[in-house]
Amino acid sequence: MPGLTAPSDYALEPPRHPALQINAKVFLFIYFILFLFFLFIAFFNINFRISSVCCMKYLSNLSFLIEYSCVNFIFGGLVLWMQQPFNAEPPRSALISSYVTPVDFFYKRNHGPIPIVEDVEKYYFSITGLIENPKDLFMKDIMMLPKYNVTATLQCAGNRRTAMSKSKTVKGVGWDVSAVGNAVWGGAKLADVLELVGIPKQTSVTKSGGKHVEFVSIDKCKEENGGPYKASIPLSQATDPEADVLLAYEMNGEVSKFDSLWFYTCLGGIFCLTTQAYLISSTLLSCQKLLNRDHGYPLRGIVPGVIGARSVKWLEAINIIAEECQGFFMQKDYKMFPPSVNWDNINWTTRRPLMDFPVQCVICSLEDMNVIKPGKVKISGYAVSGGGRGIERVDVSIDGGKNWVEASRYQKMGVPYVADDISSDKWAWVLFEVMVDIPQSTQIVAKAVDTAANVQPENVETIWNLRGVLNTSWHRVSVRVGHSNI
Ligand SMILES: Nc1nc2c(c(=O)[nH]1)N[C@H]1C(S)=C(S)[C@@H](COP(=O)(O)O)O[C@H]1N2
Ligand SMILES: [Mo]
Repeated sequence: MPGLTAPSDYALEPPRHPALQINAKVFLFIYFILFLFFLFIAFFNINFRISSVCCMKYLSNLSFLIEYSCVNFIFGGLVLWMQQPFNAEPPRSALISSYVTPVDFFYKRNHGPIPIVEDVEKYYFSITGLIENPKDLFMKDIMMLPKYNVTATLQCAGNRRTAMSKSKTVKGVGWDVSAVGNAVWGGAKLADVLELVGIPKQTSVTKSGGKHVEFVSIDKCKEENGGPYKASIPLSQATDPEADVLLAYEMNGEVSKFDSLWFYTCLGGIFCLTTQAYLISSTLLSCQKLLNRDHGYPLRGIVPGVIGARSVKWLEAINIIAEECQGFFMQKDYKMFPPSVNWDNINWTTRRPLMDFPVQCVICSLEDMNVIKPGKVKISGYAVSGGGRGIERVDVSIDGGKNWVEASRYQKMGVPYVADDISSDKWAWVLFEVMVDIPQSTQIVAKAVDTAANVQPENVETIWNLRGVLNTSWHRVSVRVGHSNI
């Protein structure tokens, strides 16, 4: 297809950040020199264009970058689960360092080699199927539509799979708790895009019987026998402007109000020795945050409140179809079976494809078997629910679930979080924290309640399923209280 191609060979994937390579430390010194160099350029620009909006963007991008480098320095890089396809997640502690997850610390989940954009000017995707006016749309057609910035959490249905496989083996990439991230996605509403081909807002069936919107990518996946990744959502959701389904071309393009930003900026200025030259050059010099290749450049679907698998990256086509998409990832994967189903008796047609994700919450400030000093400890993490439901409560226990205290919840700096209130980001996670006193070794537990009063299941065994999806059981972390000085 013009402008966009899909390699069948992983050797053609983009070079990735050196922090993801094994000997990342070798690059430390080079980073430092480059950092000083770009810092110099940044100040040079700032002095000469002090009044321009662009300068403000430079400034905020700079603090953004320092945050990146600092987070990278303090927490280390992504944890790499698989090189081919590329699957990686950030360390737990990095995840809660900011409300909006920096792109570098956003989990990356792929099923094939990343497509290459050869010429974004030539890139187009087609909208076809059960409609009267099929059309090819270029990036400029999408850019011409009103732009929306939607803060939405993307979570892989396989998040926390490793913990589920401890109960009994499951199949799939082993994720810890960070196959999740919260980003500001910038793009056009799918409802507006579909109007361009004559489908009005709030349509559940087209005149010719179309009821589902299928997103088709271009990447070559082995599960599809070399065919592209695809998934669908109901037409009613796609044409509902309130559902905020986007065709996104930007990720974190708007400068966000990090709660921890200024603290890290100062700290970063002092401590950061590792800085990412490519990030500096791309953000300082271009002043924008287009999607990067790992996350779907040039255009991806974003379906808020729904498992990540339906937010298809690198769009090649959108088809309006009568039945839901028949692709592998809709029909033979990302479904949840009862614990009694095994690989011998599985019948895929008996279950619906997973869509909205259930209420989830995870402690990110502690790893299993951390040794902590006796006394006050801050427990923090994230909580999120699907379908746009807010988080009503997060409970934390320091005695394995017998007694509970309520944690405080927050999203944006200076705006109190009120679940389902218009001041809150309905599709986004909520961070929580609570100070507790831990006198002895124990199990710390967290569970959340969403605004529909859904609660998380207590034990993973009761929701165990052979594909290891939707592990939303109470999150438990065992800590040892010792007197080490670490
Ligand atoms: N084209 C394409 N889209 C895709 C995938 C993929 O492999 N190919 N993976 C899906 C899955 S399972 C998830 S969880 C999210 C991950 O998005 P991210 O890599 O931007 O975090 O993308 C979804 N969209
Ligand atoms: Mo996923």
